[in-house]
Amino acid sequence: MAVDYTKYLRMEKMPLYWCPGCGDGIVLKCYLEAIDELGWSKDDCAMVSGIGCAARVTGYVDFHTLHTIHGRAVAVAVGVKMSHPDKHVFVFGGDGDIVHIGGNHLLHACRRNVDITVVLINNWIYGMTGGQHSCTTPPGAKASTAPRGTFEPTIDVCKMAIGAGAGYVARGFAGDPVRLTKLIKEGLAYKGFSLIEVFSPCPINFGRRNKLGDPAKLMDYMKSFLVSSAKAKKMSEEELKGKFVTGVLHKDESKPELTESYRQLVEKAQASDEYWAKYAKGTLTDADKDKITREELKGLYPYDVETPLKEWKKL
Ligand SMILES: Cc1ncc(C[n+]2csc(CCOP(=O)(O)OP(=O)(O)O)c2C)c(N)n1
Ligand code: SF4
Repeated sequence: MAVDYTKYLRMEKMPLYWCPGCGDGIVLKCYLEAIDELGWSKDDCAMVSGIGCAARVTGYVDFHTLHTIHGRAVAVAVGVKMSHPDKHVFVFGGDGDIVHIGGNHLLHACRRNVDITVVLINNWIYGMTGGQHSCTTPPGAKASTAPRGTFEPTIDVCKMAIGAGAGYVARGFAGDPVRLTKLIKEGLAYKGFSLIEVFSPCPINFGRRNKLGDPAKLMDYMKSFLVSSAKAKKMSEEELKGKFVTGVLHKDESKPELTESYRQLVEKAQASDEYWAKYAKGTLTDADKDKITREELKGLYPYDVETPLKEWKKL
């Protein structure tokens, strides 16, 4: 059945800010389709964004939303998830916002494997502010800050995220919305940190300056950099130079997730505190001892553990 997108949108905020031919609307559509297929209620969803064209999405979706500051969306989202582990927490934003300015937060969210999903719209440029080059602008491409073409090397965001410890990493393309919806859905359902990087056109501030033609031609140009993971397996390292592989690039179901590890720690710490409080009062029962192992007690007692343990051994 066709998805009723309007139920997920703040229709009073229409029309959208995005230019004709911008990929942001396609990515939003794929994302809402994925949410609809998962059957999540709006009240269980929280979306955080920073600043930029892509980040404007928090004005349009009818979830709990936070439109925060440039580069800090991932840090805010981690805070939301830690305080509301029962909510589905997502970040939407551009390459400038999430990788170039907010890269440090991205790295640490990957490392912690905290259960949030980042949809990174990589349009190779700072779109909102007129087309300054970012850390993903292809070498040689023109930008307002690189009128003769940028000469800096780029970051492969997915490789960086895998290296930093992210549990689920995928790359999709706004020109292939069916596959993109599947990648986003899998990332949303993954229990841990998921990053979906989406190659998506900015015809105004990237395409026009680089004389790449209309939005459809820009899509074709972006596509020429992409190779599916199935095809990539048959290609040599030399052939893959300058290409970006699409599909699920990494998925690790065995990695501990941060809010769950934290919940377990709190539970054990409470049992330990209760144990020692009762120990001090002399009211410890066998049932209390069964709640926590001796090794856990040793690890969690924050002070001088040896004295009480010596006493305990005598019990
Ligand atoms: C601290 C700070 N620095 C700079 C800006 C100006 N600024 C607003 S949006 C933006 C670029 C966003 O680019 P990107 O994240 O790639 O998103 P896009 O607009 O391309 O979707 C910049 C530099 C700001 N708002 N705050
Ligand atoms: S400037 Fe580029 S990224 Fe921003 S809305 Fe227009 S086409 Fe999209």
